[in-house]
Amino acid sequence: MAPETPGTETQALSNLLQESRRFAPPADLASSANVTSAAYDEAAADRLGFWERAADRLTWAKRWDTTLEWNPPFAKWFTGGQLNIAYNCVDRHVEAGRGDKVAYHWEGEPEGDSRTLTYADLQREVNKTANALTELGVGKGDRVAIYMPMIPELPIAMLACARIGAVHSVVFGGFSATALKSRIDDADAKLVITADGGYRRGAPSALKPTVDEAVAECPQIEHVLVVRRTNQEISTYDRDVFWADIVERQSDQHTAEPHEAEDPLFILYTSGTTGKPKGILHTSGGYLTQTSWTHHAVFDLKPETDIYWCTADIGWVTGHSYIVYGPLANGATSVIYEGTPDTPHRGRFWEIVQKYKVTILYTAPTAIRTFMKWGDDIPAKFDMSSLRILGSVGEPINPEAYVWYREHIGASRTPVVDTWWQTETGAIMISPLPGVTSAKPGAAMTPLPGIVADVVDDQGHSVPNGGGGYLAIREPWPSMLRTIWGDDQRYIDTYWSRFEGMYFAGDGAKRDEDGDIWLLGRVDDVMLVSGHNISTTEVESALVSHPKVAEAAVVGATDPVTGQAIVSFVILRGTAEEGADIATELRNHVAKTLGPIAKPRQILVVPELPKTRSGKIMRRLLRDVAENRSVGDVTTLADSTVMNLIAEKLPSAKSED
Ligand code: 6R9
Repeated sequence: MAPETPGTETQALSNLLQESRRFAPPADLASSANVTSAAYDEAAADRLGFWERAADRLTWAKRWDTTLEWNPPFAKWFTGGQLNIAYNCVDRHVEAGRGDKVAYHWEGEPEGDSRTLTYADLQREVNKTANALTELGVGKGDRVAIYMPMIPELPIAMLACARIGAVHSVVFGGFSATALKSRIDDADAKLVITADGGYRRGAPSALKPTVDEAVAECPQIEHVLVVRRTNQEISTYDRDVFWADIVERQSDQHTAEPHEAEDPLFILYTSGTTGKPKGILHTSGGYLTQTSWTHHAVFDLKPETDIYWCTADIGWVTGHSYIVYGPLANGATSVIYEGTPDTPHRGRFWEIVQKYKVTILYTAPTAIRTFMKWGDDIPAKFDMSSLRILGSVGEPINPEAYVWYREHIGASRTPVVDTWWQTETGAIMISPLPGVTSAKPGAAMTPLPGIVADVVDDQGHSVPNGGGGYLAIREPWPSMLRTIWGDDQRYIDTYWSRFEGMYFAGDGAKRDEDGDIWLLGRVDDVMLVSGHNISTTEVESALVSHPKVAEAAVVGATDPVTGQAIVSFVILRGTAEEGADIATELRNHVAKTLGPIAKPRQILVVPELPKTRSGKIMRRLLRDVAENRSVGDVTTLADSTVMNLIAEKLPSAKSED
């Protein structure tokens, strides 16, 4: 569709991409779905009543007095209520006679290295760890930094903190000593839990030296609790205590005291776009209510028969909510995998799906595009007939990747749920329901029952169908962040000052002709070309819809004529050649798909794109490249060598027209 000529008012965000495919839920899934369309009506009629029923799925030591206390922008949910998060995630399943049920099938990266933990095992391990934390002087309200690989001791450590009311702050195992130290300082943690290292890409990768470097300048740290995973040689200090020495000798009995619904559960730092990382604070009752309800609804989890696998790192909010708290609260059997998808071969994920007969898979668009690039023949070698639901999270999923995921992983029969949410929202907010929604490839579709989200213009007015703008949330929700740790003012400024009385998510979005919501990337990345606000997502989707393109990232670079011009970085598919006129071919393809306004000025073929550990493209760094600046802060890059690879490609940059 050709874009409209600019009027007197610039639209908040242009709507360029048209998509008419739809996939209805499979009949058997629809007829036995955990949640039906009635939930939308129930929640619309009585939103708080709806969340009360969701909270009643948990076990409360004392029922709450007030469902919601809302002093904008500060929310308290289920006040007066008391519960223990670890009891809800572990003990209650054992007490109900499900102690022998597997909680986690853990798969180490080295082949053959696996462990199975039943709910009864998990209870013993969490109890022992809770006793060890107490012996180390950690008590209710104390902060504990966790810097670990993806091993069972990571969720065990988190649950042990939750059990005693300590507040965990998990820091990604890939972050530098400086990043770790700033997070330890900001939260004023007294204990760090870590490991000697973990396995990544076929080799042990050390963690303890980074902790040593960070803690050298953190006098508030009393102890460092160390799990031996790789048996690498490490330096030891007086403050170090080994897991095997202290945890193993503890009693496996521990009484879970109830905590207040609004007691802090964890802090998780997000770097955001500028400045100092924000410590997002989540509390207990509302967080567990929404993570557990959404896991039940969006993945249609049947705890007796499903094998659920979320491939995220636990150091990312997705791992907190959908590997640890949501699934365990629901008594699910989950898979945890320690390593990377290409170790020792590119079929590793599908081998794991086959081995455990995974029924629900939750992964990220970046992984899906990588699998596309590696080729259809790889997943085709494995038996994945167990799969019944596929999920996506972390970035907009372009229609091309969505359809590939559905066809090549889901045998063209599984629904794909594209789930939009953030560290700040704590749990899924906008997503199809697999037994209800006829989903469109690339759309997050509609807010879940109980969530009031909207797409608004610059003034905060709802945009009509067919319009683009900003994603906003109009009513508080149970798992919302309560504040930024130690900085209420920054919480107000960042999220509640852009629009009166609404939560500003920082994402661009559009509402299509049917009223369904599409996410269009971060507002900071939106490009202003000749008076049109163009989303990165739509141009990237158009590029990836070309058969030669595997991945694409676009940025707006200053341009003397158009204000900003679109610069594209593309990775070609394995089989595609970097021919002389690939740039012209791709530019014309975008112009044809979205209209001439979206035609990139430049196409750069690159071997890799800069990404965070959770797979988000760091467009800020690409903007530096496109505008010939030296590249900014790269501390949160998953692979710090990527920018050099891109810079090497620059002399061949072709500027057109
Ligand atoms: C869960 C998580 C949040 C940001 C968010 C948005 C992007 C996440 C998305 C999506 C489009 C989806 N995002 N899921 N964009 N469609 N399904 O990713 O949390 O790491 O805090 O990132 O990720 O831009 O604002 P977090």
